[in-house]
Formats: sequence, structure tokens, C-alpha cells
Amino acid sequence: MPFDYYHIIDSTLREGEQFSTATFSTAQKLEIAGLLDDFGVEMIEMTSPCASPQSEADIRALVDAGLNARILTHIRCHRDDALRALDTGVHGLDIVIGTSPQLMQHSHGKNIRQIIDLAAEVLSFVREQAPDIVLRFSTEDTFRSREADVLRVYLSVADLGLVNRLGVADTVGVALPQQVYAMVHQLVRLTELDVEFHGHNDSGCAIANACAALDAGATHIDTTVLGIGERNGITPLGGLIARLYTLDKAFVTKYRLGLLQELDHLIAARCHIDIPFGNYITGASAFIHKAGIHAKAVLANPSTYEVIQPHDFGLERQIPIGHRLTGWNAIRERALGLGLNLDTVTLKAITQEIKQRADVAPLALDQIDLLLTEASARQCLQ
Ligand code: HCA
Ligand code: CU
Repeated sequence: MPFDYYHIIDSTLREGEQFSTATFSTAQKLEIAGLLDDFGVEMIEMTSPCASPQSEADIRALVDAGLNARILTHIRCHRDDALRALDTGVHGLDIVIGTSPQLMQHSHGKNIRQIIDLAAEVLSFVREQAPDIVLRFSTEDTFRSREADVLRVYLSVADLGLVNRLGVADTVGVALPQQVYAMVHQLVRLTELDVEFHGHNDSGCAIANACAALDAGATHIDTTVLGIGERNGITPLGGLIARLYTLDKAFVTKYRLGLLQELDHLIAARCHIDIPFGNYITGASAFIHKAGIHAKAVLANPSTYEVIQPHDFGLERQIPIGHRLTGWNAIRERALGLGLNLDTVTLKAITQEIKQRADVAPLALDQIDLLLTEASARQCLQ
């Protein structure tokens, strides 16, 4: 089963730093990386050492931190960038070059032949310098590239026998799951290398695409916490976890799921943003069951409307009851929680009163508790 064997490359400290409001200090990077490491991601990707002096120093600081996660840095396909990256002592290099007509023309100006030659030169140089380093080669904007072009590039690189992993990148978030599946499947079939998928979320397919990549045999998926990254970001860590958990919980039990909320809150705080209400697992409404029919069924058995168990993530389900959609089963549950044993006729009458009053404005829990305790007192006097 392809989902049994995969690694997460968390790129919050690289792609995530490209998010509009993200600038992490050294201490913050260590804090974020420490928590990602505790969570259990296998690799952490960091901004290129060529980006700024602090970026370079931060890679050294993270390598020195001695985490279980391997530290990678992301560089252009350049000999100078590679030399500088190797000097940091980093565990792996992620090398990228654009292959779409748009990037070939407007970014680096090289044609496919030149890209292949440059890749051979840079990758051979890295291998001479660092025979044991984990080396990945990726084509940027894979899905707007001519298929024949990217395959030529990938196969030439694979033939060199120098890299451990090939990267597939949906740089502008246009790929559909079936396209991702087809591309990854070809690389798995044609080469013996590990395959990584990096997917942007411009049109909402980042999680589905990551899942399709795994299904096709990808071994590595790029994520960031909350999905932060260029524009509206990439596959969110929590979203990937939710997707895999709902296929089979066993696929994600290697991670410390209880730390996901801390990670999401940490990145939200560091980026001065809120966690979106509909966020996977940690969004404020992710485990709220509201309508009476839902509440009744969930109280009887949570699996009726819950495919993710909040307790697996250290979270609680909530059943709000002070609104017009409420039902008497949920009201009874509240009464029982207060130690009040009210008869069905009374509970139904209170429920009707709540619905009527909630048509004007929702009731707070203490208003409902008052209705229940007063009814209980009346019941005792009868
Ligand atoms: C970018 C580059 C990249 C690289 C992905 C990769 C992308 O910042 O635009 O190296 O696999 O999305 O293509 O993040
Ligand atoms: Cu990207």
C-alpha cells in the first residue's frame, strides 16, 4: 500500500517563509523546528543560505540543534549556491530549476538542453564534494512544462546516478489529481528513485494532489504548517494528516497528533493570522455539531457524523444547544450533565421554549441551565 511508506518534508521554514506575513527569527525557527521534530516530521526544509546572512547562520543553528529530523536547504541549480549550502553542514540539498516555457523564458533564460547540461554539472559537483549528502533534483512548474521536456530532464538526471530523489512541483497550483498521479506514476515506473511532490493551493487541490502523488508511489510530500507559502500556500500539514487519517488512521499514527494544534497556533501567532474557522482538525468549528438531528446521532454514537476523532488530537467535540436548530436529545444530555433527571414532556417543552427564544437571539448556556434547574425544582415540588 503506497500510504504505508512516506515521509513528510515540512517546508514551513522555506516555502512558509515566503508567506506574506512570515519572517522568523533564529529563536523562532528553533522553536518551530523543535515542535515539528517532536511531531515527527522526517525532514525540515530551510531557506537557501544565499537568501541572506541570517538565513545561512540559521541553517547552521538548526543543524547544530541535533534534531531527529534531517535538515535540508533549498537552492537554485547553481554551483555557487551548492558550495555555500554544503558549507553549512546541512543533511540534504533540494535543487530546483524551472522547466515551463514561462520560467525558461522569463526566469533563467535557458533551454532544455542547457538545463540538462547545467543539472549534470551542478549535481556532479555536489556529489564530488559530498558523496553522502541526500540530493534531490526538482523541475519547477512541472505541470505547465511540456511533458516531453520534463521527462527528458528527469531521465537524464536519473541516468547520472547522482540523486536520491526527484521532485515534482505544482508551482502555480493548476494540476488536477489525475495529472499528478500520471506524472508521479511515470517517474516511479521509469526510475528507481524516491519521488517528492510539492503542490500549491491556488485552485484548492493541494491536499488531493498530495494524496494522488502518494497513491502513485511518491515517497515524500512537502507541507507547511497551516499551508503557509507563496500566495495562498501549499499542502497544509494538518490537511494532509486529516486526509490520510480518514483513509486509515494507521497511516498517521507515526506522528504525535496531539501536537498539531500547538503547531497551528504557533504559526498563526508568529504570522499574526487567525487559524481559519474551517481549518482541518484545528479550525474552531471542526468538531462542532449543531443541528438537533446531528446532535442526537453524535450523542448516540460519534461515528455517525465524525470521521476524525477529536480526542486523537487532544481536542473535544462541542454540541451547542442554545439555537433554533436545537433538539431535545441534546437538551436532555445537558440536563443529565447537570445531574437533573427531567421527564420527556418537560424536556420537550423546554426545547420548544429555547427554540422560540432563539428565534430572537441564541441563548447562552447559563440561560439554558437556569431553565433546566427551575424545571427540575418545579418537578420536585409536584
Ligand atoms: C518557488 C519554488 C517552489 C519549489 C518547489 C520544489 C515551487 O518558490 O516557487 O523545489 O519542489 O513551488 O516550485 O516552491
Ligand atoms: Cu512552492
